[in-house]
Amino acid sequence: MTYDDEAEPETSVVFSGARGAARRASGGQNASPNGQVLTRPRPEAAAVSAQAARAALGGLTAPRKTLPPSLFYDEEGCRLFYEITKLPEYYLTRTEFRLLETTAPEVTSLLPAGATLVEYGASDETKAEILLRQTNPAGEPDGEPNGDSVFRSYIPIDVAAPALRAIRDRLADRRPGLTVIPVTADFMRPIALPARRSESALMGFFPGSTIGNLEPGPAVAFLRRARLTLHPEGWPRSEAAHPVRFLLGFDTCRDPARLLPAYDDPAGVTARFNRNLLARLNREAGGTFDPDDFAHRAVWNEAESRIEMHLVSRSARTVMLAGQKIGFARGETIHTENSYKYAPERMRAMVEAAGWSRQRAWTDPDGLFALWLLA
Ligand code: AVJ
Repeated sequence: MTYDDEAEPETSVVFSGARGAARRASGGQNASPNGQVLTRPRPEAAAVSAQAARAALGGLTAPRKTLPPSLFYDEEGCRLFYEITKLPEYYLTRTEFRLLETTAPEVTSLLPAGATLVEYGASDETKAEILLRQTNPAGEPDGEPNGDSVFRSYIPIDVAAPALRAIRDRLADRRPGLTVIPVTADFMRPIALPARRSESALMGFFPGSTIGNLEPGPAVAFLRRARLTLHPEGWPRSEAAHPVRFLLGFDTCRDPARLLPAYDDPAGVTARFNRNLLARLNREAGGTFDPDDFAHRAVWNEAESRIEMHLVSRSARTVMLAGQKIGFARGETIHTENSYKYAPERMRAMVEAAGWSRQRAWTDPDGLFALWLLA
């Protein structure tokens, strides 16, 4: 494997103790009123890591203030994001679930039985499970450990080890035949997949429009790195018999009339989600922010094709963070998130620049969301 980063892969592998593992009966699914299963809040470590605190400080002392969106997802942030996914204005999550439900049989019909699913940024397994429960009608019902399911193994990758343990425990209960191999890692860094035996195919999975949070350059670098990870040394033994695929979900809606309410909802949930960043820095990094003194603002940046979220200081003030003074002018903003929305032609150029080719493409009836199968 070649990596564009000199550092060692930051990977730890926890093998699934499928039988003896503590079973958690509490992992009930969260269902929306229309029966769609939505994403679940993830547990998170208690403190901002030193590295994250440094990143926050760096962003807040730059001439144009920023905070990394990865800081959104502490326990409260995960709870608020889950609330966002249920808002009528936030169409993304439910659109993707519906699209996955309708396309999963076709996606998996293109794979041989005995495949491995590798999910990047797996905060929970609800989207993966739509794929994991698919059986291949053409495949032989041949006593595979996961019944005649297409997937025999699942490798969820995430930075949050507790979330991965919860995934493993829930799946041990629900899908005892499935081998689950959690990998605790930051998917923006090189990842070495654990050695596996006898899988028939590999499919990467990057749902949730997460790619929209990356800048376009790093997004291409991520896709290229994922391609190298999924084609390790000696693979493919034979491309026809051992295909490698990648299922990518991304948001294609570029209509501000629909996007702005999705990112600035009338109930104010997204505003609370945004301000929770400051509350979190107060709780975990010695911050003295008054979150209510910052207004939530969502902006459609047409030239960059992205929704931006900002926190706007309502007054001139000085705030402390980790022992440092940070000055705000009245009306000064902290840029907290970009959510890129890609026209299909642009995403096509990006995946091709990363070495993939588009094998199949699906979209919902309103053309809001896309699922692409890359080869
Ligand atoms: C989880 C990154 C897909 O960008 O739509 C929701 C996060 N931010 N509302 C998105 C988010 C504001 C979300 N993603």
